[in-house]
Amino acid sequence: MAELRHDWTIDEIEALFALPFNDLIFRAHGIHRAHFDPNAVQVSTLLSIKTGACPEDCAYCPQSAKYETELEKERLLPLDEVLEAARRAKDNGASRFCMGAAWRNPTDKNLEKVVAMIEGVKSLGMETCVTLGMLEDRQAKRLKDAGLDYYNHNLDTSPEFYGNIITTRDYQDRLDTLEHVRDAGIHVCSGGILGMGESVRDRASMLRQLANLPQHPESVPINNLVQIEGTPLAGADKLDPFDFVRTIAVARILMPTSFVRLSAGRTDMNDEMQALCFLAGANSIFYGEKLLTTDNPEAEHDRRLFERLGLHWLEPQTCHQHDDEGDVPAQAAAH
Ligand code: SAM
Ligand code: DTB
Ligand code: SF4
Repeated sequence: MAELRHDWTIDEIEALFALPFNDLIFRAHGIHRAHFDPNAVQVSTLLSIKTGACPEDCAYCPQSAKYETELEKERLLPLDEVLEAARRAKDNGASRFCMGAAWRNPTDKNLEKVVAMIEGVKSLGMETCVTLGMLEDRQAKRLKDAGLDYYNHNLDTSPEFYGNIITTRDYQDRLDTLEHVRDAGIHVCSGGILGMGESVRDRASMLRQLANLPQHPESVPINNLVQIEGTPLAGADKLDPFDFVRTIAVARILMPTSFVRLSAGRTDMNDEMQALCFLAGANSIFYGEKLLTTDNPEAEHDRRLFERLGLHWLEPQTCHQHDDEGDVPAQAAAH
């Protein structure tokens, strides 16, 4: 297996974006096939465990307290409600349960409540993921001890464009949290959002940040901006769907053994576009009618789409992949 690279330049990545579409997709798909079963998709279900009233000013986010959106705020959900939702997700076939909180960072008291949720979801036999904002080193270790499998913390965009989107924290804060998560031995889930007015060079620069981390994130969510009335990004120019597919393909080329998630924004995509994303190397989705606060495609629609494309879902134990420089993932080895 080719060695994984961590020394990409922005120019090299921009050159990938500039390839003719067919050449780019062909190359990405070949890499995808070499490392994964191309017809297997990892499926996660999301739950917002604490909704709205977030002190941060992320220009895309319905949950920021700085913007007037129609969102109903909710306090941290009680444990039994969370476990009930996890059980439903498991019954519907999800292998991973992801819990998101609209916090800048968790307090130690709240972290203990989340620890109980992680332990409860693990005991159902599901993989766990949480996204709680910035973490201290010791908080990441506490989550690892609780059995957490994945921590989601997105870089969202390039370092150059970041200040246009968020002013209440900086890029280095995000990188520091990713380092704490990695050091604690938790799998890293980190990606970004497209369609916020960024340039192709920004997309290249964001992917470079992810690919040049000391170890590639195991999971790389690529979100298409869900435009929310009341946020500064409502009314932003919509992305050309082919540019979204191109970004998936480039992520696949740069991070050959990572799961690339076709993440938020699927309700705005037709089935043909999603099929192109799977062809380009996406092999993970959020499944279930809701993301955190916004809509996701109906479960029945996704089941039908999988059927039409001959895709199948990955079981939880096969979703952990590679030790960065190394092993063929279980699901690829089987094929
Ligand atoms: N507060 C934590 C944080 O920001 O890390 C966790 C929750 S936050 C909602 C998780 C991620 O959701 C963000 O990093 C962003 O990438 C994504 N997200 C939020 N609003 C979105 C939107 N309108 N469209 C697409 N992605 C969005
Ligand atoms: C990620 O990259 N996308 C998910 C998850 N990580 C937490 C969140 C998408 C949120 C979309 C807007 C909403 O539903 O509130
Ligand atoms: Fe808060 Fe996360 Fe939304 Fe930013 S993305 S406003 S940190 S919930």
